[in-house]
Amino acid sequence: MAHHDIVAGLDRILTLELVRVVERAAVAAARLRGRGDEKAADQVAVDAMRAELNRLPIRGTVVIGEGERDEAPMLYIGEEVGTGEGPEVDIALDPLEGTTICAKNLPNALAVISIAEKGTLLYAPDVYMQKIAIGPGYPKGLVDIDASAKDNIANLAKAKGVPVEEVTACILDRPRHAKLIEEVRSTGVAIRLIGDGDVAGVIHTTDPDETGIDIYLGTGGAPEGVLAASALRCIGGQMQGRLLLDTPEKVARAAKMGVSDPNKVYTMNEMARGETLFAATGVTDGNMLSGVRFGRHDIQTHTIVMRSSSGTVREIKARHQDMDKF
Ligand code: VTB
Repeated sequence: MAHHDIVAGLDRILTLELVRVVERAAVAAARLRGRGDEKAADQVAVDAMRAELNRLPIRGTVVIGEGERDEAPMLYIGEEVGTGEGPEVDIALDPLEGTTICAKNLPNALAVISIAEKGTLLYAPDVYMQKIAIGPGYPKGLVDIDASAKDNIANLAKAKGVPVEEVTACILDRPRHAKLIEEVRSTGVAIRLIGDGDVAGVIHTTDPDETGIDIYLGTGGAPEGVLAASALRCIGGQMQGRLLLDTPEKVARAAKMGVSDPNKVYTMNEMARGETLFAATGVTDGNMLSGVRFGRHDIQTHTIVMRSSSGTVREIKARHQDMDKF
């Protein structure tokens, strides 16, 4: 077994075990799709994910989670999870990424988790992160967070061999992006404006033929940035992120988590420095994953799971006959 596995061979097993963790969170959240209650949907996803996570043979520490200990009773940053036997690992999770999407029953809500070698994920405070991401197969450094959106898009279109009009950028629909949107539109590029869910937005760049998205641009949550970087590390692609630490309080909070340079641009490999495992199950129907289906006889889930050390990406469609008891 290659020495860089999370722990000799066990990560192969953990990869598949992770599927259960996200499946169960997704099923719980999906029961509350379209009810207009973000909090309730998030809560059931958290409970479900935590219960399943605690069955894994790991000594895990949540490093990206539901929040600081005093604000999140469960899956808070620093919480130890797993059976307490097995490898020491770091865990980044979002039991329901896109609580509002789920509450409104709109596309691309996910249950997501990543396991990484201990001490290798960026410990990101819950602040904004400026992000740029593209999928695999492009020359290194093709896009750059400090270049203009115009230049990045021109470079991408050229490398893809298409006119800019055939490129689609994904951007969170927020007033703070008004200028960015205007600049991107002026290039002729199509924009998919999403209400939430930028982990999915970044991952969608890895398969433009399927998702229709070539590039992700804009500012979203920093924890979501680390989760997305961890996924991209497995599939391939390029990503950069910069924490937006615009107050002394945020700079101090980040410093406490180990961020010494508040202006640093993190590459994908700096946000996820070691080998990672990543899994996501669709809660609502999405561009890559179907949402949970509640059938007459079973519950169906659609999960993507990947492992950076091998680069294997699996999609698992499962039929559950026993999920009702949860
Ligand atoms: C994004 C989005 C998430 O937070 O990261 C967003 O992908 C950023 O914060 O689903 P704002 O909503 O303040 O723009 C989420 O919406 C999760 O809260």
